[in-house]
Amino acid sequence: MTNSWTDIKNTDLVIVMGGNAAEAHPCGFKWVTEAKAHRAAKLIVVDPRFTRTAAVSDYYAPIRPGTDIAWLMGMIRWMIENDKVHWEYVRNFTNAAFIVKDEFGWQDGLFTGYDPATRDYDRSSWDYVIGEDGFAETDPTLENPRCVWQLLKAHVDVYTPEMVERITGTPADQFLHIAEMIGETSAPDKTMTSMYALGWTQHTKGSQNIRGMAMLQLILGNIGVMGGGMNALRGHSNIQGLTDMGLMSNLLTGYLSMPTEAETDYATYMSTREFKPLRPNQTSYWQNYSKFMVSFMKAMWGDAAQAENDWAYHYLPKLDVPNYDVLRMFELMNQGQVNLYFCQGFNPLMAFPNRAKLTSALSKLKLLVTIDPLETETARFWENHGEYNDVDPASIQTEVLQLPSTCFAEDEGSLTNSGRWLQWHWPGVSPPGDAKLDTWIMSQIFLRVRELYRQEGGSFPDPILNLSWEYEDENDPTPQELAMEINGRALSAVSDPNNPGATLLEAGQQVKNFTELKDDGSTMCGCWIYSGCWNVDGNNMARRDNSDPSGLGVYQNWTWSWPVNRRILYNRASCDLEGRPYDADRMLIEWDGERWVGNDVPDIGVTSRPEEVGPFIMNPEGTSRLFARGMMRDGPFPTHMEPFESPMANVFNAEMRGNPVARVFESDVADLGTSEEFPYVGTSYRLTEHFHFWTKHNKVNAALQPQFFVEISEELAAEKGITKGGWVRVWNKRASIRAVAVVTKRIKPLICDGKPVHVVGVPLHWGFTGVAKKGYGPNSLTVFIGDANIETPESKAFLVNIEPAEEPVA
Ligand SMILES: Nc1nc2c(c(=O)[nH]1)N[C@H]1C(S)=C(S)[C@@H](COP(=O)(O)OP(=O)(O)OC[C@H]3O[C@@H](n4cnc5c(=O)[nH]c(N)nc54)[C@H](O)[C@@H]3O)O[C@H]1N2
Ligand SMILES: Nc1nc2c(c(=O)[nH]1)N[C@H]1C(S)=C(S)[C@@H](COP(=O)(O)OP(=O)(O)OC[C@H]3O[C@@H](n4cnc5c(=O)[nH]c(N)nc54)[C@H](O)[C@@H]3O)O[C@H]1N2
Ligand SMILES: [Mo]
Repeated sequence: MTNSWTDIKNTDLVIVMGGNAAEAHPCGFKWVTEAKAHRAAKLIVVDPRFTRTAAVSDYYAPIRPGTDIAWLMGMIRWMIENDKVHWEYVRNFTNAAFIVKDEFGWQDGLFTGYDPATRDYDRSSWDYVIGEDGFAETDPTLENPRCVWQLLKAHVDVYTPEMVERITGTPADQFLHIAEMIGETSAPDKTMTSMYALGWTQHTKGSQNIRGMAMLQLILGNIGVMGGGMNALRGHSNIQGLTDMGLMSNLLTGYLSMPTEAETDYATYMSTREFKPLRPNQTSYWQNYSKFMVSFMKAMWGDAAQAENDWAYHYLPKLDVPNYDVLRMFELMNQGQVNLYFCQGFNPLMAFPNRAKLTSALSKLKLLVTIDPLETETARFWENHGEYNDVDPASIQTEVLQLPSTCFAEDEGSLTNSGRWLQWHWPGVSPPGDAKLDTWIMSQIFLRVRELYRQEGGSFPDPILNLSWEYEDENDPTPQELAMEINGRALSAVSDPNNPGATLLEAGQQVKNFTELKDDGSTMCGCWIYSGCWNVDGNNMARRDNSDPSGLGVYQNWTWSWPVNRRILYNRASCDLEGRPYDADRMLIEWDGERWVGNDVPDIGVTSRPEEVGPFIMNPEGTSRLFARGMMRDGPFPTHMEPFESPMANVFNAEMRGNPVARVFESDVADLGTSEEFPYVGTSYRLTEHFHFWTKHNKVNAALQPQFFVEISEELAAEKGITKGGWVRVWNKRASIRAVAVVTKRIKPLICDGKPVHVVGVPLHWGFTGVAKKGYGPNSLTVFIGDANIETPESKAFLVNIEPAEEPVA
């Protein structure tokens, strides 16, 4: 989230599109209720289904799964056409004025530089014109035909309301009604918040869906202000923490990036991470990259990391492909290239696409180790369940070890919520039976592996033997010790740059925050963005002061949020060029003539002059990006792409299937079906009464939602002779499953390209372990293809067929 949960109460308009917050985030959704009750805020929901969020909305519109880009580009077009633009914001705080290279263009659904042989783009033309002074050229009048603003106008021109209706199935009159509502928030003192989750991410162009809304929000001036922002509603309680702490295969902690094979030494690695400002006076905060990176390597390897050995840079693994996401890992496993798989807190057999492929992949392992409080389907993948599942347990060699772990309610530590708040928690109960803390289990594995390296050597033992492991009990690092290591400390005395001769930090002292980190080896820090969470003031994550002096839901002293306790990112953008808040009633910060003061930690230097330094300090431009230079693999603007399995061809290019640079493996292409065989659009989602695959182990939840079902419209039921509560078979090339049919008015056929499109809704939660009835969920049916940028599987749009069926034999 750019903003926070509590800030949602400050909004004028909520759009829930690509999520279903009332059901999947019922606690957080109360802040929408607050905004409606106290500010008369309005709620818009755009979803293929009339959800429980839609039930309390002011306006609902349906949409065909996987078509949000067309909708959002159409919305941007309408804003421009109707002058619903926050001009001052667009001119000063976005890259609208930047001039783009002449070579850049778009045609037939593709940007310049596409190579079908590699299924990838040469992105060199997707860049600014750089002048002789080394700065990007701009045209503040926004009239130059090669400036971002003019290119954007041309790019969205094709997305008329009629085109939006043709692609998305949202009737043009409903689309226009929503446009009027959204357009009002272009006023400097009006704002909209975007709340989204998987309805946007789980597509092969998921990242571009989100960019589409981010661009709309920028044009309206709704980023960096109270009640605005792009608010990703995270899933598991610590999924924000997962990406922050570098659990993505292409990331280290704090969004530092993993080195690649070509970056053989530290100087080469740093050469592409210099982040020289692209405009005069800009902060370009990543210029501090080496301080965070060296401090990270010092945290990893302590004394073994020295200037002479590039801070042990050669210990870091180097990527030979862009990343090792879950899809790639299972693909390699299925090719027989993986022997051992540690599966910790993850149930991929239920959660990832194409169960048959996953089963086959797991069958090729030598050893599968699960670390989980529950017995998962993944741990029992070799069992045969369901009449359409033909696993032969006798032919499977994989040995499975299940290590029982504790769960969040039984351990101590911090969880990072969607709003970037690190909240400390304490155990509620003692772990049952043999269950052990994850940290204890991982320590045991590490200590034993290290011992083996000590005794037997190995091809490259150094990173393991030299790993810094300075805990009082090496068997059991405490959450306090780990949190302090993540915050960082001085390893030797650090002198004060502002006060010659004085000492800033004594050796061993916790750093205040990342501004004190150095790249000379005198500091260490496990995760720079978390630096400040446990400093000289102690454990800031355990703060529980719920006072809120401004009354605006800032809660500055409740727990701690990254970075540096800032609650709303890009908050500089809430003020004009003189530093005056656009909305005095929702003042975040303001310029008092000498410094920034107010209700939040300013996002730029406290004394940086408002007319000089731009709010988007992480970008070398100092501005936000309507044109995404060098960061998106599939285009600098979002362009409409169909799902890989779709009821209609791409209107711009009938030959183009899905996202042309999506994560696709050759072997999965044969498993794709067409709309002739499989005419209906499948989509998947969660229910309030269950949490993924855990709660089916609980009798109360199992009774609340006892049975796997699919949802279809009354029209489709009539067409197919399906009765309410009757059994159906749902199938495609990858699987065939049976479920009870829920026939509902909540799903209606859509008209796309002049033809009716029926949606089949498949909820997520049933499997074959636990106390609930068996059921096989959507992931027997989903496609094993992922987003081009982040590799999230396309779980929200696939094709199926459906017919009445007999009840399956148990
Ligand atoms: N009770 C409960 N709460 C949960 C969870 C749970 O299992 N149970 N899981 C948690 C986790 S890990 C996560 S990630 C979050 C997920 O939170 P959400 O993303 O809100 O949850 P989903 O039910 O997957 O909802 C996605 C919604 O998107 C709609 N949708 C599908 N395709 C499209 C599309 O192409 N465009 C648009 N506009 N909408 C589309 C679906 O109809 C559905 O209503 O929920 C979290 N909260
Ligand atoms: N078709 C389709 N597929 C989807 C989705 C969808 O909407 N549609 N949603 C996707 C999303 S967003 C998600 S997040 C995934 C969810 O997929 P998973 O994350 O695989 O599902 P969970 O059941 O939450 O599995 C987490 C496991 O962690 C265990 N666990 C809990 N606490 C601890 C702990 O402290 N330590 C350890 N070691 N284990 C613990 C639980 O017992 C559980 O078995 O599913 C994805 N798959
Ligand atoms: Mo999730």
